[in-house]
Amino acid sequence: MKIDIITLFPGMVESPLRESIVGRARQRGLVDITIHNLREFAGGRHQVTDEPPFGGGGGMILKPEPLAAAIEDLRGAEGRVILLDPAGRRLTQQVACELARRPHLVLVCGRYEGVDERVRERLVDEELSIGDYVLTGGELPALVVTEAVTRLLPGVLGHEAAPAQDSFAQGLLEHPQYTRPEVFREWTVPDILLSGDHGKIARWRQVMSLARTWQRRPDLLETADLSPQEQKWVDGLRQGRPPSDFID
Ligand code: 9D3
Repeated sequence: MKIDIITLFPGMVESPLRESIVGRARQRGLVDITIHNLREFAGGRHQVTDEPPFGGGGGMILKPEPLAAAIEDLRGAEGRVILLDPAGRRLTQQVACELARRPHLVLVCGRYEGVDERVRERLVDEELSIGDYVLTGGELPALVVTEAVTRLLPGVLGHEAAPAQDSFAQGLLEHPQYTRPEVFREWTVPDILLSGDHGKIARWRQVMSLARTWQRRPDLLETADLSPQEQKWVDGLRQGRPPSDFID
């Protein structure tokens, strides 16, 4: 997969994309990510990229020519042009899965009060938001999209963390996790996890995952893909039974 990122602040996105899973995926040639400075697509001696809005009002708008030049230079035959914008469709795991199937994404980071509407209407295929809070531009959202998509690409994650195992892929929250030491400040680890009984451990994790989802994100249970057994446990939790009722 190829991802092009168009931004006025390349420094904001460069170093996070050199680290961790995404950095390794790039080094291994599993994803080809290029960051483009919008200013380099602006003509004139001063390379102006923004102007005040027609009709007045505060702030600045990204002007159309540099954005058009960048998009048209980069889109190619198969590029999907995505504007990061607070008015866009909300990014979810399902949207990330859809994007991961495309060969080429062009991510356009908005800035200031937005982009000229003609670019949005004519040159952008899709608009994405990462949630209902106000940021100062599309750079952090572009990083979020890039990471969410890259980790789904074939070969990027090791076997131990296959994306199909993700709680969100299954539609549930994760069960609690513990590691060494067994006792920390007299706080102990659940006995069952130290028992070596892998059947019991799997069942404990399944029940705890359902219980946590019921407690914190009951909305997820509406759409989760539950087995008949899991559905029975959820019915029990809804009736006020504690998770321990289903464990031994
Ligand atoms: C001051 C202008 N705002 C009026 C309420 C609109 C606005 C425009 C541009 C607010 C924020 C921004 C900058 N944000 C993004 O470009 C952005 C974003 C976000 O702020 N939140 C969640 N997802 C995204 S994707 C792009």
